[in-house]
Amino acid sequence: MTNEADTPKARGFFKRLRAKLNQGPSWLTADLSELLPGRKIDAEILDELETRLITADVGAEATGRILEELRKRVARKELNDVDALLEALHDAMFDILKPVETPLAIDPNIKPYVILVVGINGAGKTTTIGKLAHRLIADGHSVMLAAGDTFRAAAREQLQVWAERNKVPIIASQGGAEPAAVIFDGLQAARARNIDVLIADTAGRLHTQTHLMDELKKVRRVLARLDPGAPHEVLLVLDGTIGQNAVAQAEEFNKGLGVTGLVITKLDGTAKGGVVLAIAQKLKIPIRFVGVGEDTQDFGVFNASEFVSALLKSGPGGANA
Ligand SMILES: Nc1nc2c(ncn2[C@@H]2O[C@H](COP(=O)(O)OP(=O)(O)OP(=O)(O)O)[C@@H](O)[C@H]2O)c(=O)[nH]1
Ligand SMILES: [Mg+2]
Repeated sequence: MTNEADTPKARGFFKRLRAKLNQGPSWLTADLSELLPGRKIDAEILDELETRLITADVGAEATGRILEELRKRVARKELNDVDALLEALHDAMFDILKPVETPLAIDPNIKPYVILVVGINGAGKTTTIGKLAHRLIADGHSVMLAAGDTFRAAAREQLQVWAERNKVPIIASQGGAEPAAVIFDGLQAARARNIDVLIADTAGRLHTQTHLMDELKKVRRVLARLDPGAPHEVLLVLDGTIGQNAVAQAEEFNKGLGVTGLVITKLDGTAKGGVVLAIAQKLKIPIRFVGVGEDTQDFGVFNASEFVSALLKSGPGGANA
């Protein structure tokens, strides 16, 4: 899945990202030019920008870093008009996001490659698994799903629907089994069937629920009996609409479990999207994918440059589309 920025699929997703991230004028740049005509970039304008960044969930740390860079450049008299300011803003945001632009790479020497999907209730885990399976199959991998959310019967059925839609096998228990047991069975079955990638769903849990975090640690321990390297990816799914809470969640999941990759969903459900910058600045964990809707096409590889462009440009109908 590397080097795909120029494929038609990636270009298609960029368009969707741009349209959905800003359903209207961009929260950041909207009317900034109206605010500015003929004006020099001064402290007042930078303060306005700072307020916008903070209210758009960019977070104190990332906002501070961005403003520091802009203030330096204003002091050097490098930013003479709004275009120069926007370009500098683009660069400062890109510098924060670039280090976390590391796509998920399925190591062909590891078979099955085990992806454990975790996160709080309703973050978009099961939907992400469906979309991810779709992608991996399109990329030529064989995929199996494990229904490790044994908490709700409806969760198993929801995953089953995705398995059918993608025509991939699924391992599920009819009830009573522990998540660790189901996912262990999944790994055994995937091995026996020579499957490339096993994706395991888990029940939503709060990072503060110690017993549920222990349950995930148990999944890890049990998998390690069969393959000491498994899970090869612990993918944390974060809801992009919950602002700074997403940062706190990611920190806790990472402490408890060791998160290797992030998916940020529902970026269509927020007029902001700034939380992605807060997460990147604070956590430095690779952002593998972003989600901008419920459809399989509303899911794409995270690309720092495209993401910043999408943030700073408004979608259809926006002032600077
Ligand atoms: N708008 C939007 N909705 C999404 C996105 N991703 C997931 N959803 C929706 O969010 C809701 C919850 O998604 P699930 O995949 O069931 O979330 P989950 O984390 O598995 O939830 P639990 O298993 O209950 O913890 C569903 O209605 C999804 O369709 C997204 O990127 N954008
Ligand atoms: Mg689920």
